[in-house]
Amino acid sequence: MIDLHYSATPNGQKVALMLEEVGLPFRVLPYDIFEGDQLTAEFGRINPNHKLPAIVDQAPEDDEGPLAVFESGAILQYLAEKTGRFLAASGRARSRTLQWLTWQVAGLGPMGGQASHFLRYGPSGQDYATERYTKELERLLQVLEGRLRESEYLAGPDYSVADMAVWPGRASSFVMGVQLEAYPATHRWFETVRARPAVGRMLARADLAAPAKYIGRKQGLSADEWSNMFGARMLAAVRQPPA
Ligand SMILES: N[C@@H](CCC(=O)N[C@@H](CS)C(=O)NCC(=O)O)C(=O)O
Repeated sequence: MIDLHYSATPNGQKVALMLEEVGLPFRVLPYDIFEGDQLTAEFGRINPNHKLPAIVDQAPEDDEGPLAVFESGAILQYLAEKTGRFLAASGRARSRTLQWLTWQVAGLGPMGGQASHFLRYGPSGQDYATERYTKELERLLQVLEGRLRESEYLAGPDYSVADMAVWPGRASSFVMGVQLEAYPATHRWFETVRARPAVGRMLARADLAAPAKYIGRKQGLSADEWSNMFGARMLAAVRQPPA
């Protein structure tokens, strides 16, 4: 059994999708990040970075007790290695998959996240930051389009964890005004992945669905929500007492 510490955002959906793909039994432990559920000391013992998603594998191969894994890219790789699926064991195919997986978690994900932050939550007048991150997001989406023009899936002819890392963010990119139709190869790939039974199962599960307040949310955070996600409470969760 895998415990999925989950918030219904693209990062959480990457892991939910992989769990649906490989068919490992999992239970969803929901976190409301606006309410600050991620800031507890208990969750900090699972993920010292206090972000979702994280998993706890209750039956890891080494038989040494429950194993916590955080960071969506590391979780995808862990589950791929545990099941022997969606990541080649060695060689060029493995390297290509890890390159595109890392490109998502180190590039597209964070840059899209910053663009989303300034477009949706930043106070008005942040033109430099908004332009910087939306331009970088556009650049990365062009890189994605170029790759998918030459290759069926991100890592080559086979669907892999790299596709699972990218797909959920593209599904929600409308909140930033990104029209997938403007990227024909990405659109073709998006629909191919969308047609997979595992994606259908994930999207049909009520316990994985985003609550209404997550969808298309723009500004209007309460002072408490702001503090939990971007302010003093967020910092207090990781601040160390003086030695
Ligand atoms: N690099 C991390 C990013 C995780 C992340 O930023 N998660 C967001 C939800 S998408 C979160 O937990 N936000 C709550 C917060 O920032 O306090 C990963 O890939 O797992």
